[in-house]
Amino acid sequence: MADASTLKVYHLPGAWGLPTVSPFCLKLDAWLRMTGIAHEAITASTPFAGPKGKAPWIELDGQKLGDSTFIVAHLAARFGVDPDAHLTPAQRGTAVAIQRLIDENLYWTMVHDRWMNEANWRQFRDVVLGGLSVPARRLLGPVARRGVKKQLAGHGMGIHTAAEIATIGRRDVNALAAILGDQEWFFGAEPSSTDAIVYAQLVNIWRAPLESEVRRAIGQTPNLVAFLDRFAARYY
Ligand SMILES: N[C@@H](CCC(=O)N[C@@H](CS)C(=O)NCC(=O)O)C(=O)O
Repeated sequence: MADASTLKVYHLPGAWGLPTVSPFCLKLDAWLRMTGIAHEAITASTPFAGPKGKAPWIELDGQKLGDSTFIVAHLAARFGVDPDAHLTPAQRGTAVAIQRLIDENLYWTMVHDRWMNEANWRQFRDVVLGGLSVPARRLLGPVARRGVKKQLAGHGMGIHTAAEIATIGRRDVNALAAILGDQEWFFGAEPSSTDAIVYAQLVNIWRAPLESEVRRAIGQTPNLVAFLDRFAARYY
């Protein structure tokens, strides 16, 4: 029987063999698998019930908490786990830089490719709004799309052309491939939170049957493709 000390994790719907098509939700899911923390995963149709209006969010000890990074820090302290314990201070610095590259930049190239490319949008709208009835999807789809267009412009990614966004995304993918090199995990022989972050974002581009230059770029980096397979084999 669930009580307040049961960790409840709310994430957006899944597709393409992934439990969720949100990289932030998948990051948390992957981190929870890595740490083995028991939890109840709940699919939410929209992110609006989250304390910050975004997914993922959790409920624990009678409180709601939003933002994947704050959630991970909270759970690490609450359950006394640290998959990054083996990192040096310099590696911890690099981990933050990789996270920013992914969460604050590469993510937005994916948002552009999913939501603003007409052919991709026609497929993706039924995935991202898949938890809603078909009439609700038809009604909310254009509204949500207008909102995302504003977010893209506000972030700055949306003011670039599709070709420029492809260049930006390619550069991020190639940087990640260069950092990984021929290592098994981003910081050597043992996995860390960074691997969960990289996996969650890249697999969401790689497994989606949507056209994009960034997806092509991933396909051109065999070490990243092998990394995605390695991560999935170990944790999924
Ligand atoms: N910084 C947040 C970002 C979360 C986020 O942007 N989630 C997206 C789904 S991938 C969302 O809920 N977007 C809804 C919106 O912005 O309205 C985190 O790390 O959790």
